[in-house]
Amino acid sequence: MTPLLTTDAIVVESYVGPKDERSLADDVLDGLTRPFKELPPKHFYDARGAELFDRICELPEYYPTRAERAILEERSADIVEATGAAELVELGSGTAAKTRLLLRAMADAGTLRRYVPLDVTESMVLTCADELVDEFPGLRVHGIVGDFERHLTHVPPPDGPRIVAFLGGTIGNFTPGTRRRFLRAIGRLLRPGVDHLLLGTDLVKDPAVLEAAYDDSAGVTAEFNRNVLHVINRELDANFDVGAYEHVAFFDREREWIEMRLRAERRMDVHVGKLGLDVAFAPREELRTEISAKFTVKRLTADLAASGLELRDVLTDPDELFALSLSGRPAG
Ligand code: AVJ
Repeated sequence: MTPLLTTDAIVVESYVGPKDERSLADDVLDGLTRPFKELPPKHFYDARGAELFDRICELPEYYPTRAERAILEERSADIVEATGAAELVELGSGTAAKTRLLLRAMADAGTLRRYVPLDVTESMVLTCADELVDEFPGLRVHGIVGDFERHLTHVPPPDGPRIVAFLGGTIGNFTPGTRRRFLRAIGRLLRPGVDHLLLGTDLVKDPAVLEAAYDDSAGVTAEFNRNVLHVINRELDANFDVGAYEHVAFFDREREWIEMRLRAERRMDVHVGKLGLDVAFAPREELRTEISAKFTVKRLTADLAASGLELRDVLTDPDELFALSLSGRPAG
């Protein structure tokens, strides 16, 4: 571990290399040599990918960000009252835009002590730590630069009643078995009967609404999807003809998830220099780049229960597009 920064109010620790190139190499080698090609969505987010995602959040078709924000605007005070939270741990904290609403409510209730952001992007953790200690006098920040799939164990022991927030619907990126394993790992950060998980989940709805959110008319999501090929070209010295892959997004009604793919428009022979790897795409062959699971309250309850967590409350927006749930480990 490298301590990046230590002041009176701020500690930031890093558990990743500057680019964490190795996990990309492993994922590309593994994912592109499978019979059904696949890449994990975390590699979308280089600087350009993060910017494209910010633009997605502004799109008229992409409702999750606005719906989740509306819930937090309406209910943050209730969440703080129900949990008595003094500490907020946030997984995938990014710019902490929505989190400020929760921190504000904790400050107003007089309980706010510490914020623990965990994000892979070092600059995000450092910048938001600086901004937040200015914005909230007396707040301490313990930042962790890391991957929430690998570095949860580096979250420090609780300092008062804790909320672990995993917002945005990112839990939807996990396949069902991995999702439950991850929820169980989050559970280990919670003390039975004391601490809470605040989980953002997108809800099952009209497939036309869902599909429009992942295939917007301005083509921003298509660019975001293809960006993963730019990342591989740059980081692993590959030669994907990025423009020759078509964006595909559909709602799988049986599995209740959105699936994004990239479809090769013709036969393609790709060389990945740093891996010494040759990959062939047949005409129209598809590469799965993301799943984004959508939830019913019933399935959410079942997933939480299977992970040792008990659902306490479900908060939704007026149109019931998105849900924030509070859960915890049962006392005793
Ligand atoms: C950041 C994973 C919540 O699944 O909606 C947005 C990513 N992909 N548009 C989502 C995404 C395409 C987003 N998450």
